[in-house]
Amino acid sequence: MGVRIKEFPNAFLDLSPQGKKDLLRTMIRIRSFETRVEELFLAKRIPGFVHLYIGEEGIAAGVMANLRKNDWITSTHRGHGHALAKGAQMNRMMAELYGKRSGYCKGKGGSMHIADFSVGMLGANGVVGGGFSIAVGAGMTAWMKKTDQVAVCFFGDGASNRGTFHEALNMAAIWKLPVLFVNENNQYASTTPVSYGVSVSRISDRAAGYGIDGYTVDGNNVIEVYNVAHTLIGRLRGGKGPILLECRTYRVKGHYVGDPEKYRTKEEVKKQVEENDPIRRYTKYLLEQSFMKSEEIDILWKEAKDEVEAAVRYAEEEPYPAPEEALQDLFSPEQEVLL
Ligand SMILES: Cc1ncc(C[n+]2csc(CCOP(=O)(O)OP(=O)(O)O)c2C)c(N)n1
Ligand SMILES: [Mg+2]
Repeated sequence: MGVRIKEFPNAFLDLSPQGKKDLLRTMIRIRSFETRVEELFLAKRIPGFVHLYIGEEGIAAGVMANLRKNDWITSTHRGHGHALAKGAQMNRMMAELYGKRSGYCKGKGGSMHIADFSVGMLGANGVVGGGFSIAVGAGMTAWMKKTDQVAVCFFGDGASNRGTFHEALNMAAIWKLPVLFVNENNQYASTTPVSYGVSVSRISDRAAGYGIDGYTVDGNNVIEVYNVAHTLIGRLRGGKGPILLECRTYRVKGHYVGDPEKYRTKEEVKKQVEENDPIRRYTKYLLEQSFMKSEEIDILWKEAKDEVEAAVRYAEEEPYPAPEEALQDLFSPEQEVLL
């Protein structure tokens, strides 16, 4: 891994002590949220479907640390980590997962439809590959308004096989739109291993088909993700056109909570957790380099736990939407609807 990585100066060394700590905080907040959501789903407190981002936190943390509040992201069905890292409110996210009225979609969208336009989070998406064209639209907005905003489109290895991938990369390339396409190659699309389902060994090689640059990084190394995203997002703001960044990672949990996981062995998962967990790896690095003390790291875990528990209490106590609200908000207000 680390293809063509030598091109990148080590911007991480310039990251402030607070910046280094914030990367860990973001990953810990996501992990704590996800771990609790899994428990709540299994306890039947959360309805619907839940796809967990556990093990992939280094990507959201490393990329988002380089974005401004008014930059945009599009997310996937596995989107809690992206939303949290971009600044969405944890209590409103939890309320949405519970189906409560104070959730981001008034409780009608659930896990796969969390959006918060006020922080540039344009939406998770139940449609695999559904975020590509939205991100291109956001990139077009920056281009037409002549701002230096950027759009980041997160998508999976499976999504890179969809037709929307081709349409979006081509259009972004011909108009040199400021879109970073961040592929989260977590080795599986549902039950299908990437080695079977994807025609190339490096998804970043697909960039060549659009005449744009493509890179592959170790997505479980938050420092590498941060460094490379730092350089690439800087290039986007300079108007040089879209870039494809593949981040290699591993989906530690099943495709969805409750997945029987017949397509892989427990040993494979155990090995990945032991050797490749992004939080473990970064914690080790911070301690070894004396950037943080273990007591400070303990505090981050405690703060995240408290924040998650406060969000759970909030979600538990909020009301469900009333049945007569079911058909509200289905169409934009300008739309005239003939029923
Ligand atoms: C258009 C479309 N096709 C199929 C599905 C069913 N589906 C949901 S997630 C998924 C696999 C996606 O794999 P990948 O893009 O690698 O994302 P990951 O789940 O690994 O994060 C599929 C096939 C869907 N939601 N939308
Ligand atoms: Mg995948």
